[in-house]
Amino acid sequence: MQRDTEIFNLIQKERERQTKGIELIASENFVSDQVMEAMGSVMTNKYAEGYPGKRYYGGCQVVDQSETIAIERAKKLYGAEWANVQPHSGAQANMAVFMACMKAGDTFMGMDLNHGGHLSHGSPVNFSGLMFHAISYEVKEETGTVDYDMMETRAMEGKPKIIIGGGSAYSRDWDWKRMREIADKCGALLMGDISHPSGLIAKGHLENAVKYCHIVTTTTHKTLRGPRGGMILLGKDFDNPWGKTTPKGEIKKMSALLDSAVFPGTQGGPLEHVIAAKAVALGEALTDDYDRYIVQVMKNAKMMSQAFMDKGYKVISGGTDNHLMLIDLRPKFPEMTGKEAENALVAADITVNKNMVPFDSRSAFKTSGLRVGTPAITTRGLKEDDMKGIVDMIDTVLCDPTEATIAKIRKQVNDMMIDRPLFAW
Ligand code: DSN
Repeated sequence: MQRDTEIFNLIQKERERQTKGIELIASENFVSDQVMEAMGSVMTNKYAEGYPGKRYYGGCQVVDQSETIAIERAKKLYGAEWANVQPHSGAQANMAVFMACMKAGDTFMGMDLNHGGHLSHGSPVNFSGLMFHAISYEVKEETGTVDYDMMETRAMEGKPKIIIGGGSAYSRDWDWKRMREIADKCGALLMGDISHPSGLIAKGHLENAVKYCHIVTTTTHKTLRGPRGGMILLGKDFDNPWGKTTPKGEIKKMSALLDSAVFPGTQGGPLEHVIAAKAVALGEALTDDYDRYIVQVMKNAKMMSQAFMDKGYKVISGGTDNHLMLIDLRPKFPEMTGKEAENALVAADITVNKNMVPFDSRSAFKTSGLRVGTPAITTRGLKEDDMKGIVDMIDTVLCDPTEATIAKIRKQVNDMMIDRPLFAW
């Protein structure tokens, strides 16, 4: 067969782009050689609808073993009682939880997207907001931290069936204990979407949502550094407080509901090549090497947020507990939108994403903020000492986004990254 040079040339270009740039998108990372190898393996050829030992197709004896290994490693890593590793993404994992625990039109509560929440936590353009009635909580303007009192008041008024903790642009640890108290008080299930800080939680550097939440969902490709995908976990103390759709206190029945909500409820055949890669990434995450990596991610984020503040930038909440920070550009550059800042930095091979900041005066297409994270650059081997230099380069571009300055910084970025290969091969 003729090689598809049209596509493989583009793959090579993307590899070069990733290699020579500074990647600061907080939800991205670089997988290991063996995670990549598992994803590009013959496991992609196999249909395996169902679950290990209960499939609708023959020939599943091998993928049964790799999926079981992925499940066991996920349980061990997070201290969970049960795991489903089939969701194709975090949004799919969240959809399965909604399908298992609510009926269309039921009320649930999540963090407002403009305050750091996620699309699938109730945005009106997403299934979560289209099929269910979403109410939300926000952060406090003075502190930039979650307003748990608001969460409690709105939960008591709105009586949601599910309260979701977690988001995609929140730099502080979550008070899972307080949220569980609120959920218990208003009769809701507590769901933790830990997609962003998943690796930090797995290694015990942030409070473990699995200890407090009825149900936890996560992606596998952010701080966890696995293939793109999702998972659902159940902790030890599963207890259903409203007991109509799901039977009270029975993890077995809840896990069966969740399994059915993933397949056949919302997905067909599982991606067994991705599940094999999830197993590899989970195995890596169980090691001390990965713990050292996560510690470095957190050190780098702290150092970087301090460097931004030293340069006069407003970092929402005054810093970070995790791997990311949210920068409000308005105090330093009142006229510059997040979109303009993102474009100028991307031209200099520094990749960030524009982001709404809490109480933003601009739309989601323009925004007043940038979200910056350290998981990917830490995988490339950058340490605390490199963070100030990166912030200096960002600041130089934003202070003078001319072609000449951008070209000068792009050269510095490329010189810094070019000798740090993505893979051994
Ligand atoms: N789009 C992801 C993020 O960047 O946080 C969440 O799905």
